[in-house]
Amino acid sequence: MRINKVISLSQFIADQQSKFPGATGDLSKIFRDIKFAAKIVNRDVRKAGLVDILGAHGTVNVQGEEVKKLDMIANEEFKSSLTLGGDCCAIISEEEEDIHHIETTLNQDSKYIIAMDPLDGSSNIDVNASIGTIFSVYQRITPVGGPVNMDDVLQKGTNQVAAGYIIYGSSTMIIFTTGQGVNAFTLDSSIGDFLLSHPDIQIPKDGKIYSINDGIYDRMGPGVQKYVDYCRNSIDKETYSARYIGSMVADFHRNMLKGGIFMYPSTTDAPNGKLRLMFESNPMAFITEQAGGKATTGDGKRIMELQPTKIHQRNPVFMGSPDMVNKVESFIYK
Ligand code: P6P
Repeated sequence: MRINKVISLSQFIADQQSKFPGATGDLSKIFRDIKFAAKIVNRDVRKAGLVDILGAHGTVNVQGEEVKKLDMIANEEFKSSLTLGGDCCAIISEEEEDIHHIETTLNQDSKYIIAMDPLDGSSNIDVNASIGTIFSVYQRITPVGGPVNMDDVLQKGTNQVAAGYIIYGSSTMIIFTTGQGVNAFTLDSSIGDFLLSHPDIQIPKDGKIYSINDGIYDRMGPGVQKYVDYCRNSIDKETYSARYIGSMVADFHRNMLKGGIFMYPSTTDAPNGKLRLMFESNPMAFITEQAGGKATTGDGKRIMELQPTKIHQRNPVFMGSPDMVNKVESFIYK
């Protein structure tokens, strides 16, 4: 009788930890806390249409964007789970203006810092399109036990210890890397656990899907416009397909599995683009590179090499199949 070894997220993390003799288990506990909050947010997202938690929260976040109630709920859920877990000393969040210090006795000697977008793509909540949580894990730079400061939270993406996203789509999945490749786990609600469904994901070297908001075409740089024209008018072996739903996690996930490029360039009205370095670009860049892809600002510069100077800073984003990123850069350089 063949036994299909189904590997749970907890088992996978434990196996990974055993490969590092010096590991303390603290990072494994961070994943435990993220997994718990992900299940709670998944429950709330799935019932959004039933309970009056839809619609504007009535406030705008630091980005000047209308905040949906689920954004705030997700933000609180992840903060609560990471605080109770005791292994996170500070959080920066798209929904928080400044550093959220966690100074409980349980957490003050912890070394990990989380950067998160608790519910990205939330404008899609009311139309039942896929949305997601995006997170990065960093080790603090200043001494454990002391106050966390900006040096601890404004670290380059190359310092990420781990990064991942949860996609609340037709199924709920956690996709993450700790620098040892990219693996995806799908929630089996019947047992309440995430099971390994996509081991060692590799993004195809080339692809035919390009993802960009066509509505900003007139405000893009000429090089990006030329690339979009190239894709629209492609007559080589296969035509390109434009796929974009305005939820980074959903667009990114599709392109990583099928091959493609996700672009959010600088525009005349937003010279640094729209996406946030700490909460969207860096974690997705880490995953992209670990899956064999490329993630740059369109001028050959790796996103993860950018030195952050502000918590909510933005940067142009070109990430996905390496041949496609090289192609758009060849138009930008022309
Ligand atoms: P636009 C969602 O607000 C988000 O931050 C990303 O998830 C998404 O890729 C992007 O903005 C969509 O922006 O301007 O195309 O609506």
